[in-house]
Amino acid sequence: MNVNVTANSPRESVITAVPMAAPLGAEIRGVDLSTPLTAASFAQILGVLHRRGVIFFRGQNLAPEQLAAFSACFGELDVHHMTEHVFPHLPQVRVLSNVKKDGRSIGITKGGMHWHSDLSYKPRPALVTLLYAVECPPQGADTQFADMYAAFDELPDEQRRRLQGLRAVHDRNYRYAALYPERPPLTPEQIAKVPPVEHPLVRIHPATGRPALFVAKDVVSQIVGMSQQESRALIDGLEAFATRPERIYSHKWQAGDVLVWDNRCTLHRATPYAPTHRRTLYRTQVKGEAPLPAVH
Ligand SMILES: O=C(O)CCC(=O)C(=O)O
Ligand SMILES: [Fe+2]
Repeated sequence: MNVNVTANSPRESVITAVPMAAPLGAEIRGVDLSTPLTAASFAQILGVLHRRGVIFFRGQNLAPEQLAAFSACFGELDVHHMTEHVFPHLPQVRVLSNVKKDGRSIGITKGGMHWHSDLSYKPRPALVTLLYAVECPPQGADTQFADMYAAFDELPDEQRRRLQGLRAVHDRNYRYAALYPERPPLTPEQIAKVPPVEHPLVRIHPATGRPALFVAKDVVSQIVGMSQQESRALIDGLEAFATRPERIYSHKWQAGDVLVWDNRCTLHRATPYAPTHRRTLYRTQVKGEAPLPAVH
């Protein structure tokens, strides 16, 4: 439901999309996201997202409310299960930051440095995620994206056929302690709240009809019906194949960027940067549906 779309906003100019030199990613120009979009403009933007998996807009100047309003064009906003570091009056917007105030970090620090698709360990994983850069380091801290359509399409025929019937167990707790050594381990209550979930290993994107691999080695603990050893070899091999350099778009942040990605056909990860630099982003997430299997 596009609640923020109005008719004929006079401030819009011609929208253009510039594809990146990678199988995914496009810059969209000619849009001011601080004002409501027309239905036609939003349809154009959504079309580019569906074709390219990741889109971004430079030079934006948004209050958290304006980021939330644009985000809500893509669907109903989620309030993340980790409710620390959200705006109290606007819990749909979360802060990612390494900046400290009174000895406490003002946002989530060091999140998502492993390849993943947001909330894949939930029955209804995130649909799209948006990040808005308030301040960012001059080098490092790129966000990288892998094209999971290409990862599936470029597998040998025989393997594609075999994978289409398989299901994978996504488990938030599987490597949590190893991924986040600086955080306290998940409590039994937190673990019980987000139990492991099975999803198809190959999912169909409902808007494009295209199959995409849906796997990440630090989140998927097992392939249903396979031994641990066989599962691990397959999962690790698929992630390595999917994240080869030729399938990656690496976003170099500038303050004022708004980046949108589709979790149904991409993986992403954050990359390191010098801790002496400040990095602050606002983040929203749109609720998704249960992944559609390629074979019923
Ligand atoms: O900080 C980043 O670059 C991305 C973090 C992440 O994985 C997310 O916001 O979902
Ligand atoms: Fe993420």
